[in-house]
Amino acid sequence: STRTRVAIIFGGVSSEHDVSCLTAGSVARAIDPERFEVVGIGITPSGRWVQVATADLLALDVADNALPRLDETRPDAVLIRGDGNGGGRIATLDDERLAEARDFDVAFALLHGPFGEDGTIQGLFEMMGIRYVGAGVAASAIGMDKDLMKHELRAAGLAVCPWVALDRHTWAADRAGLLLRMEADLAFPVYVKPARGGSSIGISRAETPAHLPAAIEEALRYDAKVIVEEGFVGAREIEVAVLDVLDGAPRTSLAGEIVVRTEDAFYDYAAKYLPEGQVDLVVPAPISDALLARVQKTGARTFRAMGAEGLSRVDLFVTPDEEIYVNELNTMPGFTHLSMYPMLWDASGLRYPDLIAELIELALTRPMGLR
Ligand code: G1L
Repeated sequence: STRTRVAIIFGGVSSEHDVSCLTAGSVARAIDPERFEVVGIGITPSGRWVQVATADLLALDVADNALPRLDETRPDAVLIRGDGNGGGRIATLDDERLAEARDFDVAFALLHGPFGEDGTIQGLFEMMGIRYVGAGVAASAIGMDKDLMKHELRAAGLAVCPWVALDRHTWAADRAGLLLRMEADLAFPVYVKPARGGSSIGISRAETPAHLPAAIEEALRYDAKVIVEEGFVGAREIEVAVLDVLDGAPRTSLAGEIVVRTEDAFYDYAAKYLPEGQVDLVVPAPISDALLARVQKTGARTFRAMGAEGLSRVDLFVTPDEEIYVNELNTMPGFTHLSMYPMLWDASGLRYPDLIAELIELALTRPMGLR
């Protein structure tokens, strides 16, 4: 057939294995079957690459209030390689014979965290000559590191919240000096975060400098690098979806707003993925046309400043006097049909299946090797 074969790569050795599986099912069910054929490539929680039948891929969904996971029963994939034409092949062995092989034209990797969202799988595709959806190696890696990202955004002239970064070496060598600097440079409360956490695990809020050491020790359990950043009291959290174009300014969606319902909660892991979470996603955000235009312009500038490709969700803080600060850019945003990024495009007139098709089209039309 002439359908484009899309390898959906999902699961992974990650705290977000289950979310990745849920997202893979969501994408597989939504993708236009007239134009695309899906090829499932799973990475089990222990890190084995396996073939996943289309029926199994389509079945990945919430069941009995639990997120889906990949079990370890499938045989290892023994071959994954580029086909010299921008596509690839995955195969398994059976009694030393090639049992099953699936060819594909483009890779769509739904992976989060240190093994997939940080530029590693993008590098694997580059080396194999396989086309893939989304940002390249450098933008993925820098987007994963909140400290490097802030440096890059600030260098591009974008406003970012004040922050201090530390790692376990500097923390061990000069804890007192770092604490003094944080007290002098940051307005409290501050947020303490693992610098490269894909999710909100290990994040805590320090109301006063006295809360810092425990919060930093906690974050250091999840990453050897930590950032401490100002949380703007009274600022609104506004997000905008950015979608690439081959040449020119990227497209931007209507804005969304994260509204925290309870006093104490912030947008944490549970709040993001569980139905009884304490945040509301408000789409579209109730903001003026003038502010929306500035939000969209900042989103597009952030996207280009980071050298992102394909898509990104840009998260902003808007202060009461309508100053805009970039909180972060996410090159691999939540991507089920109920996630903020697809919802923002839906509200802007681009349906989920068309968004998926658009991203694949961008991956297929981008010149190879030019990142
Ligand atoms: F491939 C894309 F389009 F770039 C892409 C990749 C990954 C979009 C969105 C995501 N998102 C995720 O992988 C996840 C946040 C669902 C991780 Cl589990």
